[in-house]
Formats: sequence, structure tokens, C-alpha cells
Amino acid sequence: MEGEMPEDEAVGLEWDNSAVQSPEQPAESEVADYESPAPPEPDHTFKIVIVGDSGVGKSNLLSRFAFNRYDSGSKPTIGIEFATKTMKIEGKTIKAQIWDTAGDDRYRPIISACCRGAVGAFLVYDITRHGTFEHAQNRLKELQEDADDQGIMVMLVGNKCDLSHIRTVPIREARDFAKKSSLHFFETSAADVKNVDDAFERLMTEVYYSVTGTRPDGDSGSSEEEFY
Ligand SMILES: Nc1nc2c(ncn2[C@@H]2O[C@H](COP(=O)(O)OP(=O)(O)OP(=O)(O)O)[C@@H](O)[C@H]2O)c(=O)[nH]1
Ligand SMILES: [Mg+2]
Repeated sequence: MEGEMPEDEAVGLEWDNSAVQSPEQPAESEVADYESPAPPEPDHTFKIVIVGDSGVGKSNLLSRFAFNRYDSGSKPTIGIEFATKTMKIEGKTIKAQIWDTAGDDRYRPIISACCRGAVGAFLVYDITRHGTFEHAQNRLKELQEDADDQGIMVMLVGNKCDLSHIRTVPIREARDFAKKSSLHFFETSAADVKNVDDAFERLMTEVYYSVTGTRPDGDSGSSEEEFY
């Protein structure tokens, strides 16, 4: 399930909720004082990728979700960055390995390799730049081609909804595309913390139902009720 990553292109972000590992083994007597509780072994580990044009806000969506951080002067991602977050879904411990990719076309080959083995994706565009939405439609095909046979659950994400007054992508247009392509859809704002957790958690829950075949009766998985 985990993809291979070229070492020089991967930047490990911090763990948000794992025990801190000391490089030196503490003496026996110190263990009780210094050892953090071990994180629970996950029942499932899901690889999630975040893709989309440069500047749409992928890195800020991840840092908002994983660390509740936002950087208005963030630099373009070089290659791929990586963070994990553990959450409970239906009483199970689920670890999300979230791979934040560079929007710059130069990195397409490694991003394509990174998408292999992913079971979920955030396909992000910027609601103020229509071109990024058009490119997201092309990227969907690539994502589906790169995914393994088990398929990939895709969440279309229109980010920067705090800038709705200068939007160039109407909600209706994005929703129609999402419906036609069987995607889930949220508009988010990493800046204003709107829908970020909801969108990630919804994607993880959909992946969980899909991978485990445990969708509750009466839940069609339809995106009708999602937030815009
Ligand atoms: N107004 C607004 N700006 C945002 C939002 N999210 C990100 N930005 C800004 O958009 C710019 C680009 O954000 P990044 O998160 O670095 O974009 P990215 O998609 O990771 O870009 P690459 O790494 O180059 O692919 C930064 O100046 C962010 O502060 C948002 O929700 N609202
Ligand atoms: Mg980035």
C-alpha cells in the first residue's frame, strides 16, 4: 500500500500525535519518567494524495488539517511532502498518510509514481482561478490511471472560499462536474478554517467504507449533502 519515495524529494513533516522518539535509549530507571504513551496501532493505514495546480493551497490545507497551521507566505512545494494523522472512524483507529505534491509540472513523473497505491485523493483547485479547475479535470484522468486496481476515492476541493467575492468557478459548475464524475465535493478555506477537517474526514470515511465494505445501510455515499 505504501509507495516508494525518492529520498531526496521527500520532506517529512512532524507527527501530530505520535510519541516523540529519543535517539538515545534511556536508562531503565528513566523510562517511567520520560516515555510517552505509545500511539495505538492503527487498524488501517490509508495513503492519501493531494494534487492540483501550483498555488491552489494544497500545502496549507494539509498543514491546517494536521497541525492547525496556516502560512500566508508559503513557498512552492519541492517534490513531495508528507504528514500523518490518526483518527477514529467507526471505532477503528485509522492512520492517514497524506502526501502533499508539488503543483509544478516539472515534478509530474515523481508525482505520478507517488499516486500509485493511493486509496484517496484531494483534487484541489482555486475557486478564483478557473484554469486550475480545468486542469483538475485533466488531473482526474491521470489520478485514475495511476491508481492501482482497487481504484481511488476522489474528493474535489475548491479551496480559497474565503475569496468567494472574486470567484471565477461557480459552485454549480464544480458540483455538476463532481456529480458527473462520481466525486465528493467540498469548498474549503485553509485561511478561514472552513470545511478543512470535514473534507478530510469525509474522504477518510468514504475510503474506510470502500476498503472494508462496511458502508451502513441507507448511506448511499452520494455527495448531495456535502457543504459548499
Ligand atoms: N485566501 C486564501 N489564500 C490561501 C488559502 N490557502 C492557501 N492560500 C494561499 O495561497 C498561496 C499558495 O498556497 P500553498 O498552500 O503554498 O499552495 P500549493 O498548492 O501547496 O502550491 P505548490 O506547492 O506550489 O503546488 C499562499 O500564499 C497561501 O497563503 C485559502 O484558503 N484562502
Ligand atoms: Mg505546496
